[in-house]
Amino acid sequence: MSLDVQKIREDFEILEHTMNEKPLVYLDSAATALKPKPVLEAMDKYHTTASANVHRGVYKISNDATKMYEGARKTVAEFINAASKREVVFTKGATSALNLVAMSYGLHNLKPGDEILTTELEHHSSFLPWQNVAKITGATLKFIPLTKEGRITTENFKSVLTANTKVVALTHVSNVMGYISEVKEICELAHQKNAVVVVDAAQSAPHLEIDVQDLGCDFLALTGHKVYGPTGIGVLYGKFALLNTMKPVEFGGEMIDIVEKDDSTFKDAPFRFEAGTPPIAAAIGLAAGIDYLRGLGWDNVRQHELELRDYAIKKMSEVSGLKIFNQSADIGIISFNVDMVHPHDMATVYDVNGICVRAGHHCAQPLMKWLKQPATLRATFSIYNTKKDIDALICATIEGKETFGDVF
Ligand code: C6P
Repeated sequence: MSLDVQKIREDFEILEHTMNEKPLVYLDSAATALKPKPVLEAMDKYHTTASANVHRGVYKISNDATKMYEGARKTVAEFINAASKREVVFTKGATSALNLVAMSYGLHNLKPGDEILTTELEHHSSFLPWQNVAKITGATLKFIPLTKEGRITTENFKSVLTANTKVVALTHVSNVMGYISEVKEICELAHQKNAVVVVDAAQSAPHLEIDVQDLGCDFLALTGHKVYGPTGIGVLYGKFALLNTMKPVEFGGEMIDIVEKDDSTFKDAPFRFEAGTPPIAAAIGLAAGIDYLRGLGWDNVRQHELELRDYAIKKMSEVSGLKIFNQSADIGIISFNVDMVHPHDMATVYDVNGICVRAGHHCAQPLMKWLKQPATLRATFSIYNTKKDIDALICATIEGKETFGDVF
């Protein structure tokens, strides 16, 4: 069975809109995915039927809200195959999940001489928290060399892994190159040295079935708005035995056990990491996004995205002067530039044609340096995209080449 894309498109009302008087062509789902009706309805249902705080009220609608919020945690636990929902911490997004690990685990467990392994492929949210930890603790930040294509491989990982490696921070899927990293094999090797592995799954979660137990990672971060949920919600998965030894980084309501004037104790994970009123509606929306995605069937989602990727690579390769930086992308992310045309100029041509494509460094400046590009264009394909969207991209690219290419 394949995806019924026309039916899917009906669930995304925004696709009926125009942008600059042109039909909207949304090719920026790696930045944020569009939201289907069931997500909006689930959040609306919470607001209209149980709009109360969670874990606090003894009255019915507060209990209802708690059930919905904790139900969302269960949905996330199932989505990533966590051993228990106690391993699922709700955060503001992938960024705050990755910072949480660095601030709570990293700052308290690393010292001079210890090594943190990461890569030039990382999004800043996966890289900067560890750069900061290295500066504060005196640990050394080391880079796993990328292959010629720009991939993270087990072989290259082995070349930098030592007895001093304490943390490995790496992306599951790169937001620029769309490569899938060999996470499972890397986890196995890292664990032989007693290092913990932190996986940034912000870009893999919308495209691949994630099984944290099979991957064997210690921590994994994802963000709600890329899996068709709302903004303002993310997830930190952590093995309970680790999470429950870690110190909170934010303090406040509902994360405490006993508060005394001179000292306090805190709840078990995940609650010790969820100080204050959590993003209740957003968590409920995230669960609805996950249900929507899972309802489509992973094989169908993958098959559709790969078809679009192949079609786009074929069509783009026919445009002279268009250089693709990741010909062998594993998912529907294509990074490219057009000779003599600045990516931002090209992006404005896309804009007037109703096409949303990201241009810039994609919050991955070390990778831009590695690619020897100040910036790239990036088109990403999702469940609601069609070959017609790609044709529109190609047409606008040719228009942009004619408009700007001649200037030089
Ligand atoms: N990447 C992109 O256009 P937040 O912002 O916390 O929801 O997600 C951060 C993040 C972490 N890791 C990876 C691999 C990501 O791609 C992102 C977000 C968007 O590529 C916005 S910069």
